Amino acid sequence: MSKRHLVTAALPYANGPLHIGHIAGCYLPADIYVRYLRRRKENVKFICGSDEHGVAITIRAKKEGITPQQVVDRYHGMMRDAFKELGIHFDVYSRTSSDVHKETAQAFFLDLHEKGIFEMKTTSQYYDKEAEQFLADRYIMGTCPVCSHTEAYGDQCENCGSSLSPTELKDPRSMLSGSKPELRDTVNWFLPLDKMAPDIRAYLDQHSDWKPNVYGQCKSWLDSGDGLQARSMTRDMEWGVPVPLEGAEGKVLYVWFDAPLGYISATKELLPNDWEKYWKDKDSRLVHFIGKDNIVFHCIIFPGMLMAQGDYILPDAVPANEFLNLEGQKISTSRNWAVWLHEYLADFPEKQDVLRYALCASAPETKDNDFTWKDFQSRNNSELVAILGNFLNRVYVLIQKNFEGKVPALSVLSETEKEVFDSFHKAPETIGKSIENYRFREALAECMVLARMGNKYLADAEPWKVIKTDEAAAAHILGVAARLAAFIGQCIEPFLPFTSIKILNSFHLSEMQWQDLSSLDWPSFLKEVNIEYPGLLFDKLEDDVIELQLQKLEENKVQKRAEASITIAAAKEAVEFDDFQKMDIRVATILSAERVPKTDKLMKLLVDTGVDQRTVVSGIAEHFSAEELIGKQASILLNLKPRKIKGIESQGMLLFAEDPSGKLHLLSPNSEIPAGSSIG
Ligand code: B3M
Ligand code: ZN
Repeated sequence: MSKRHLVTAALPYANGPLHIGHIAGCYLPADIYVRYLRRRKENVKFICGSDEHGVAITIRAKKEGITPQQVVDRYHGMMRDAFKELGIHFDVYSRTSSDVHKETAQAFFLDLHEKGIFEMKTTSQYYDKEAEQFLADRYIMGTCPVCSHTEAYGDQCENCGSSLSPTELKDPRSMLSGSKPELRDTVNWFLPLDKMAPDIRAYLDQHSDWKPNVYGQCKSWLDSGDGLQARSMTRDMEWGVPVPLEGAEGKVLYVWFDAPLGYISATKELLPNDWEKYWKDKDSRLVHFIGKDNIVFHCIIFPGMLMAQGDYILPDAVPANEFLNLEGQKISTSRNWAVWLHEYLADFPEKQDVLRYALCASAPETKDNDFTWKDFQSRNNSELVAILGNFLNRVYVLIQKNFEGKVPALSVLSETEKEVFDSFHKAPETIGKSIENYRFREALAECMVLARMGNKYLADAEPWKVIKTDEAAAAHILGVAARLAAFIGQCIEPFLPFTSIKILNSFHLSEMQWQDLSSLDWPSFLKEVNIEYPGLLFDKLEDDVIELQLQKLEENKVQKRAEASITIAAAKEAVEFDDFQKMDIRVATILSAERVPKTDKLMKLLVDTGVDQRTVVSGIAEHFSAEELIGKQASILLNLKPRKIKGIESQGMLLFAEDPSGKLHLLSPNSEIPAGSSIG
């Protein structure tokens, strides 16, 4: 291993709270990795902080009518506290609005400027005359040139994922005033990534061992269309680190230039006199934990900046995860579709490790993965409670009951016991290898194998029976079991630190150096001490608790939709009266309704139209139950040509109104009238 490790976790934007996607994608794996290195007594520093610049923050401030500084102050504190409460243990949690960061980022920029690295270029950028400012990145919205999504941002379309530049948008509009912006010339400082491409390629070639999702994304960036392009490192904006040059008034550093330098300034804050060793000594190793949307910035642009400067080491590993979805849908801050960390911690104050466990066990390590509350419940009930908690609790209870809570000594080990102890001795290395290869799910699963082995040992040895005839033999069995339990307490620390400390305290132990676990002396590992019973380590999560969380998700979503400004669709083109007259719209009575099998949305209805009885298929199953519909009156477009939907002929179309929350409403007469009455 290297002399020093500098491990960073992506600096989260201080424009909203943290959710489980952030934790699973980056912070939890980073924390496990660092805890493991600390246990090996490696020289490691764990760096993070809030990313407090960028357009998203200024837009939020404007929406709320407060200053950007007020926005970042609020979320910086909130994120710092939530990380701490979850046991994500940084050595420093800094922020990019700090003075030390401003100085560091400006000095770095000036250094590159003096080395003649940047190219100054004049380009046309959108300008909002009403707001009197240029519109960088997310200040501008318009129609995506790739997929025609009308809400694409200046830097990216979230619908199709294309990365864009503002001038590619069709029908651009300013996020500040809503007006149509005009193009104006402006000067910016560009990092000539095009010229640096051969060096960047050579650097990446040395790292073909990176996770395939990371390496693949970098390669496709390098190999795509025109290859690497010079990229502007400055922006015409107020909020950010000012460009430290004369004639650059009103310009700040590009957020993706300043944010990664935040890792350096945070290290400076932590080690004012020693930080350079971690960044410039060839024996130091830099590891960036990030989410997949940050890959090119950490693997291409930031290394490019560091290479251009020349004194710094380059990232040695960038173990990025994919995305975590929630209940089958993309996590979304704007749709409020998320499990917010601070809310989880408030709802489940003593269950930090349950979340750590569930998120690690289904982390999106190689592909996107799904978090569901049902899965969370079963991870808790069938794994933590039934396997790990059960083993520990049986050990505690049996020793309490039969030996007054005192750990029994070992006598002679049987062959089976020797084998079990051997397997335990081997486990720390296996777990360690998985962690070193960033395979945290696998590592955690190994820990659970130990708990399973513990349970099996007890089940086979049956101390509760043996005690009736041979107390010494039972004491020995429980002596073995107690050692297995305490050993598990040692191994789970990187993953489940809160549970680990409870177990270790119960046996009056402290954390051992990881390597020593592989050769510890079993008899002397535990003294014949009185166990401090820690209570149940995990308890069962009942269905109603989980239901409540599911309900909360739905309610949050609906509330958010209702809060969102009601966008009324623009009026359609005028039609002739004769055209309208062609439509035969009637009142119909719904006679029966049933869900179309194997579909989520479709409902098959039999309706009385006054003219006849007919079948209509309608995409409303998510909005109404069959019982709610039967007997109700509705409006029907009678003469729509029949269409086959999922093999059923639909003869006409029921009409609905959609409210701002997305819910559908039947259009019924205000009192019952004969089916077949005309609407017009
Ligand atoms: N704030 C992006 C993000 O949170 C960004 C990471 C910066 S790391 C230097 O997705
Ligand atoms: Zn698109």
